[in-house]
Amino acid sequence: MYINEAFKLAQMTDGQTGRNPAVGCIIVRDGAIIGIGAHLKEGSSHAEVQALAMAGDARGATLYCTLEPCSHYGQTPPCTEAVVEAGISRVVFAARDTSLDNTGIAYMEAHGIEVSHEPHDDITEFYAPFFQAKKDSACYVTVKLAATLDGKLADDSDSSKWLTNADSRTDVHKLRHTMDGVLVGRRTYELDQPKLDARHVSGKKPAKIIISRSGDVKLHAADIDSEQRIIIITSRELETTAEVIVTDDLSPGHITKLLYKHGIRRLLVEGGSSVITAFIEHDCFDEVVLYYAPKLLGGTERNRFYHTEEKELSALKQLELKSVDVFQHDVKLTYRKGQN
Ligand code: AOF
Ligand code: ZN
Repeated sequence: MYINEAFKLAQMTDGQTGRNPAVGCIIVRDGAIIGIGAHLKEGSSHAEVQALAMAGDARGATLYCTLEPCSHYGQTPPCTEAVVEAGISRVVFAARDTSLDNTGIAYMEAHGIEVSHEPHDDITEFYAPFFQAKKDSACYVTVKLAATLDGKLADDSDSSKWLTNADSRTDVHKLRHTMDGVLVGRRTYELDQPKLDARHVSGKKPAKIIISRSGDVKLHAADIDSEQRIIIITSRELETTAEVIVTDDLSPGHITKLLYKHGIRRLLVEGGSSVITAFIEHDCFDEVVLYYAPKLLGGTERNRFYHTEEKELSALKQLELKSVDVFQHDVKLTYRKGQN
């Protein structure tokens, strides 16, 4: 029960902890909650330390944490030492921190603490993007698109900007809130002038990332000296106020590695159709989120979200359906890449 409450804290702070995972912690003694903590921001104290500070005297208590307490000196000192020092008797955690060479469990046990690892499916899934990105040193990639039922992102004159309804768009902002960066191609950037932020749900502005081989990107006035991080990925040096990542290799796989080095752990790929097609075709995605508007647009192949040479059906990987959400007449389908 307490681990679920700790998980709620982690979920509520998801998207605000930068390169760190969101973590929740609850300390209980004699059936009473005496401390609550969440890791609020990269560089600030960890969930366990916050909860211990609130508890004051935590001797003999049980500490519940969504993630294994860390045993390393990073930007903050090890939680395991704080836990031992506070006299905690028992630690229950849900997910192992596979990103660190952890000796923390043995250290706590050697100090007489009973440590239990109680795996929790939803929490394992919650941390999957964090651990995968760290293991691969590449972004965890979500391709997101909003299309008509016949798969068009816009009409043939590129003019239909809003297809889905307001509730779907608010949901997109929730998705963006969990992201470190949102990526679009130059054409989409220039045509749509997208803000790519999460203003409907929070003030968060994930990095706005524009790919352009030529580098001929005309920044919109709002993006010049903006407080939002603007990154242009291009093949040549540029004079601009944006951050520039210069590379000859603009393939999706390489871009996700470069962006990871620039602090982007979770990446949302938003369009247009060429960028979406490239990421899908190179198998460079972990999840696909499709918002379908109840419209049949027709027209040409232009702006159809996935357009490639014909593929062998038997050679295609099957996606796994993760969730279905309905926003009035719009439908949101979230798939993750299957293991097959
Ligand atoms: C915990 N509790 O609340 C979090 C943990 O640079 P630092 O010191 O902030 O350490 C960051 C690493 O610590 C991060 O990569 C992850 O492995 C772990 N995060 N651990 O015990 C927490 N946020
Ligand atoms: Zn820690």
